[in-house]
Amino acid sequence: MKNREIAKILYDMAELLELKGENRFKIIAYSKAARAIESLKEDIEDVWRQGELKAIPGVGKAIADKVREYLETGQIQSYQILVAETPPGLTELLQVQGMGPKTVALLHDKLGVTNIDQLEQAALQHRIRRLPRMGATREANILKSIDRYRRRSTRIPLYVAKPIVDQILDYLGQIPGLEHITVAGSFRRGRETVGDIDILATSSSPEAVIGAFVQMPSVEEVLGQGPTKASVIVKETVQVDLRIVDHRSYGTVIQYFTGSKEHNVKLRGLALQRGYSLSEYSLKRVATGEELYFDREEDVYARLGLPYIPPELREDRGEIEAALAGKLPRLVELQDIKGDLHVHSAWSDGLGSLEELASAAQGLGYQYLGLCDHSPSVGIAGGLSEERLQEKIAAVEKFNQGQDGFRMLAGTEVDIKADGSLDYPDRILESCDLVVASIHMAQNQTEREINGRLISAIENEHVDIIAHPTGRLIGRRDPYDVDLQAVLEAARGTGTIMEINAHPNRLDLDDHWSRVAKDMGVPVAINTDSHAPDQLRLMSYGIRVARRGWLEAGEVVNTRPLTDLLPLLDR
Ligand code: DGT
Ligand code: CA
Ligand code: CA
Ligand code: ZN
Repeated sequence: MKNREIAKILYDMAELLELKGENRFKIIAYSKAARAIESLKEDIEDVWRQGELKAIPGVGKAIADKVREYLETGQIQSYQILVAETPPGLTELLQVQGMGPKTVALLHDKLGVTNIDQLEQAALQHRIRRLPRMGATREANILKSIDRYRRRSTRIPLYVAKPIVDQILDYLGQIPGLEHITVAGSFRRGRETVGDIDILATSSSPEAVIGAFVQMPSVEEVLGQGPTKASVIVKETVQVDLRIVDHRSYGTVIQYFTGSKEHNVKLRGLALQRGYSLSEYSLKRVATGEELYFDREEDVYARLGLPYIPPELREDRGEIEAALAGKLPRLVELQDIKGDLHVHSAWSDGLGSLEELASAAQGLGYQYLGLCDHSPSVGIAGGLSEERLQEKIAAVEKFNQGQDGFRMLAGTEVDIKADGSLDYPDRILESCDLVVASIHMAQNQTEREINGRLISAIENEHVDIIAHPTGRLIGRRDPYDVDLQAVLEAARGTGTIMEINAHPNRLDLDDHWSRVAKDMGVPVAINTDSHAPDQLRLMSYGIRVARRGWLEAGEVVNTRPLTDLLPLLDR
């Protein structure tokens, strides 16, 4: 299917148009269409052959023509022109934290900056501070961001690894002789990024499985290959290790290669206290040399006198002590979730009507959905004027009249402005069922300013949830300067809910801060921030974070049925 390719080009076009300073409706149109095509279930080529391109939401005539051009000729001329017109380093500049399209365009126009080296020179020579809206602080911040960008990690975000893992498991699952297969390592522990992917399998014919593995079409390089193991590179930078192991040791092997290393070190220490030497092959009684084999991981823990420890907890953050004391949490699961409290719709920059979103939500077994479109100052995201928000609230009310057992909550994602005020007056917020507040603008303020903004939002009685509390984008943008401890303390005082944003680029709160929130008794919601109905499925990424943060279902507000949730939103 060419859906992803085409979506990628349309996203690129939106970015390039933004760099060019094109009008925002045009930019929104491209990103909306990109999102629609990305989440399209049918093959876009089939849709085109049936003459139905324009039936895709967000795809008008101009974009349909470009899609057709791509399918017919393999390229889009206006895209080629845009690319040719844009100096190549300019798009890379967007990857530097704090460099949005407006800033990049400004630096390009005024100082002729077209790449990172030139940006650094301009900052070092203090040419940036003299430009409008810049100043010495921003100039210094740019230098810091360049440094961070150059040191950025080569770890792969979990959502990039996920489809690779799924595809490999699927592929190897069809090789004759393969018996069991599982993914281990940081992927299984649900870390937000993984260094490499570790796959374990048992097979009656290891060499055939290894042979098939190194010949997978996606393999770009074979780093090493032996009779029972191999390492390959896929997708340019992603290393995948496969080990074929003895079935009788499968349990200890999975335990060992799931890690973390720190968890394993502590577990081996405990094993020694109990008179065993634990390795990937077996548990050996030190006194007699007798070896015990386990093909199930649970049995390894059980033999050491421990309950099963879920992989997400295995970071040596107190899980072995808790297990010994019988105090492991009963971690929240995807099936516990009863609704999503931060979802965008076609009322602003999302795709999907109320009906489409509700039907996707009900397909997941949800009882409610919090419809939170942007507020006016987030113009690029189609933020709603007060009048439009009122219209939306009325539309939601009408929609709910036809519902049985499902409720759409009329909400907003109100922007916390640079001065700490909210982007709608209180009387408007009061008329919403649900108010999610978040920071989008002026993210390079000082810690004091950012904290002041978040805390004044928390102290507004109409605000129910603080969304993506640190603003970080994994691998792309660091958190803004924020003292989360102080923010969480304020939230505990008011009972304001903190979000774990499940969007795989954000995962914010992260696992560490989720655990802090739990320990402080701050309520947490896991929300997808979906911009299309099928993105509701991203919930599973947020669940991983919550589990790594030791959260139980009772500590996550959107595991509550609607009737128990509503009083919480009506503080
Ligand atoms: P990553 O790939 O950097 O995201 O992290 P992991 O945890 O997947 O680490 P990786 O791929 O180096 O190794 C997979 C697992 O194998 C690791 O979690 C625990 C185990 N392991 C690897 N090296 C050692 C070691 O030196 N000692 C112990 N105890 N376990 C190890
Ligand atoms: Ca790994
Ligand atoms: Ca590895
Ligand atoms: Zn949002």
